[in-house]
Amino acid sequence: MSPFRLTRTLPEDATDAALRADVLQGLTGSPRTLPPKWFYDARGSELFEEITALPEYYPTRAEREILLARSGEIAEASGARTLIELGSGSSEKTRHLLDALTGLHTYVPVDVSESALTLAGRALAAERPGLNVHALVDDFTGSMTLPDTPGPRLVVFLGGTIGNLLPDERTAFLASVRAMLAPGDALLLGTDLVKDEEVLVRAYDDAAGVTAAFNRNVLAVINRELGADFDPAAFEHVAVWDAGHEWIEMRLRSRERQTVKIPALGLAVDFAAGEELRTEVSAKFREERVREELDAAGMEPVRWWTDEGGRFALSLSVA
Ligand code: AVJ
Repeated sequence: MSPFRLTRTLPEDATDAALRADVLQGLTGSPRTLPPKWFYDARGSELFEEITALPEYYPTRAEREILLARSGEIAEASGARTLIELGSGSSEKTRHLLDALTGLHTYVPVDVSESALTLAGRALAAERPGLNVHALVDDFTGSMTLPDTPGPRLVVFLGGTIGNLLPDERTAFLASVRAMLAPGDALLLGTDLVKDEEVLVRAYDDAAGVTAAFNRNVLAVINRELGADFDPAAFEHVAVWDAGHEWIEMRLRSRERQTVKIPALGLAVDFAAGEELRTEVSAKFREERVREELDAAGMEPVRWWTDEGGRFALSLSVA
């Protein structure tokens, strides 16, 4: 049994304060928006796990294919002694990397969910004698304090989650990652790629309706946390491809004119019939754009791998 430590940087009440601020700002603005990070309560995380197994949702399988094929190369190129995973969740895909990184000293999973970190972190520490697991409860979109562990460091951000950030948020995020790295440290980034519109839209609007349930779940989160009275069934799930921005948008479209009360914020929100609330942006990338953005953040892209189908990419860049 290896050492397992957990450090909480994020204050216990930060999540609640952030949710209130986001809901207030997002539902009083025009157009109405909610940040996608609020999808992931226990039910939302369960629904997302279901999404990753859907026939239409290819990114998880495509990324796993790359990790399976390339973990050895990634390990060799990075020589990492510390592996930091942002938004680690269940740490499932990371196992291939952990197997390949033979000289690894410490694994640092970072997530806002303490329960996910404890579950995954303890299991890993038990399975891998000699590996230190130091979990961080933190919001990786802010600046983070990392434990003092040996370099080189490899930061990994998988799943294509960087696509959830808007362009200026992405710039700030890459700059904050760059700031955590010393010369010779590296970033492994997963990005979903631009492809046929039909394939993209189906991935976010599956036949079984799992993504629709995932989308509506954010309303249940606001009902529970802020005492709101959203009727999730009164909103239709919408997934559209925005060709100008090259991103998928998920929206919830009000089926009728309705007023929703959010007592914790002293707020009543009117929705017109057909009015849409944007709940997620999921940007899709081209190699050139990924390179440019990494370069602008002061990172040097050194490797680019895709799955056989060319649907998803992992890139490795060095500080
Ligand atoms: C977890 C952010 C990578 O954008 O594809 C899945 C979330 N949303 N289906 C994505 C999601 C709808 C997913 N990420």
